[in-house]
Amino acid sequence: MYKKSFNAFAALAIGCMTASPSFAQSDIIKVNQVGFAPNAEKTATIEWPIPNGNKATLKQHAVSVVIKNDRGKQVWKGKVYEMRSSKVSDKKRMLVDFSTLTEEGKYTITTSDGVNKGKATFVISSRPYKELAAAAIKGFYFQRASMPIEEQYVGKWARPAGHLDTQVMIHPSAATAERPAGMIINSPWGWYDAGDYNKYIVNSSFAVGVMMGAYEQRKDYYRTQEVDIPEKNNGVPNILDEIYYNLKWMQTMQDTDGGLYHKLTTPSFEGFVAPSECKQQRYVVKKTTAATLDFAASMAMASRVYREFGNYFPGFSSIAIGQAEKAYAWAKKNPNVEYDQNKMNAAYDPDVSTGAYDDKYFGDEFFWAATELYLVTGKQEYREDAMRYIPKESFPTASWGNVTELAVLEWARLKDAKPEDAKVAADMKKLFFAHIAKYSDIAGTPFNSPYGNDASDFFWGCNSEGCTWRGAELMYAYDFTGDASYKENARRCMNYVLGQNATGYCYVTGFGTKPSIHPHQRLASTPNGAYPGFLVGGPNPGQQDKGENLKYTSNVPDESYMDDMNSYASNEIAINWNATLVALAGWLDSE
Ligand code: 9MR
Ligand code: 9MR
Repeated sequence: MYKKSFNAFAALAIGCMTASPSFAQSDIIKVNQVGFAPNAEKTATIEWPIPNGNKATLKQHAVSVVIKNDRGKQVWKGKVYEMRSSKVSDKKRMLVDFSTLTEEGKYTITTSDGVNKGKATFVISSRPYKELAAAAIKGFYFQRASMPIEEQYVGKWARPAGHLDTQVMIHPSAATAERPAGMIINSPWGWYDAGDYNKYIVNSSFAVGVMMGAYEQRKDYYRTQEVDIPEKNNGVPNILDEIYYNLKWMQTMQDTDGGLYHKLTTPSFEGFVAPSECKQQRYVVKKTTAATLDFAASMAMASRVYREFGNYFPGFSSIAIGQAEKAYAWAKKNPNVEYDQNKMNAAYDPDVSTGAYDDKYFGDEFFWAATELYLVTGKQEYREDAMRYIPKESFPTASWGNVTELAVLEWARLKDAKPEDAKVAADMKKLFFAHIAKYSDIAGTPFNSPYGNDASDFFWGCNSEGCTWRGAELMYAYDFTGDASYKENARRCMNYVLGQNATGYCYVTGFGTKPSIHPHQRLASTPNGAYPGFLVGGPNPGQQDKGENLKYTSNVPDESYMDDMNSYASNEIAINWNATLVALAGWLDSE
């Protein structure tokens, strides 16, 4: 286990020898701390802690690398010369490639030359991501509202039920004649969004959309995957059981006129207390176009995905598509209702200061919803709408605020389509490959990854929206083409979040030798600490949380990360972010 005190001493010792920046021995070598598949490429990054201006030649400082197995036997040896410069900082690093090592086992890698003296451990295993893939889904179980989380499933992290959400109040911003302000409705279940306890339709829709998409690409894998959740023996893929817990909640968020409440929330964020201690009144607030369309899209998708499990979820598919169509009709009548929290607070009480998930442009939500509705119902009116919003030249990377890519992927993976749809599918596939083209060139990158080579790769939530989602995109590309280089690049994205990165953290709680241990997550603020399987947001030079009892130790884009509970801008966890980890880990594990 990584220890701060040890590092401080080690850094001092190295510092005395060389007057170099402070690197502990354990921070010199950056490597995937969870595992490599035997046949996968395997590399590690070696920090080059020589201050700028040092003119030492590479030859003089070539680094020797030795790898030993867990019986202490040397199994690999090499020298590294090639220097790789960061494109986001002034750091220089070296890369060592030990892919020729293929035998399963536990290994220690050491570098032994002067300033680069370092040590790390890694694993080669036939299924390095089996536990990770299951844990990433299990994390959603841990986020469940309205039910006790039982010891049998989570051990010491067990907790009583909180947020039953059977007494949720209609906020004045959401009042209608039928449901006046102050009226009480029932809106239980679902997942807590993130480090906070609120439930947001926009982000929920995105999270379930990403996971159902991954499921549909690899149904056979998910049929046999085991996740230890209460419904695990009901004959349904466990990932779908877990998603269903959130879908059930989402269904309760539709008003009688078809519109969707934007969120279910307390007026202000709760403190860092257990769910069962929370006492603030919860509200459903303002219906919005984005929430309504995201719901329509993900419910239509769910009606397709769950149809074959009709025995277990009787009536769900037809109810879901009915709700989706009703939502879409509301959005057609209300095509421009933004969530503007300030405006809402100016007009209604109580004021609401929780997450906004605000969006001002709805063309992408129309595209996603119309696409899903067309694919399920075959109705031309939806197809016409989808074509109105279809991207022509390019589209932005998928995120909660822009869902175009989710619809692009739906078209791109269409099988046995009518000729006019096959034409759209081909166009979308072309756009998709243009979108990911820039992720193929990793030549000279210090972390040997298609992610992390541009300052714009680092922002709030980038570990997911940048890195693991990129890996998932590359796996879609692999599924479309069978070209193994896409899979290799997807693995490289995984290597990055699991430790081969500038901070050397494994950005998933409970995994690796230096995991994030203090996530911004109310459920983690107990003596038991962080529950395993959560991807944290990641380095974010925006540092929107500085000042909140928090001082960043670096402003460099790829190092602007604090494993500190107060750091919601770099160290929060969230369902949309974990969804992409679920997708990538499952995909790679299925290989
Ligand atoms: O805990 C909140 C987190 O879920 C949000 O992402 C974040 C930004 O909206 O806000 C967090 O709450 C903080 C609030 O914004 C400012 N005061 C401290 C709160 C807890 O750290
Ligand atoms: O993921 C969201 C990120 O893209 C935004 O920049 C950020 C600030 O608005 O909010 C993030 O979402 C938070 C949400 O508002 C409240 N729950 C926690 C989410 C993750 O930080």
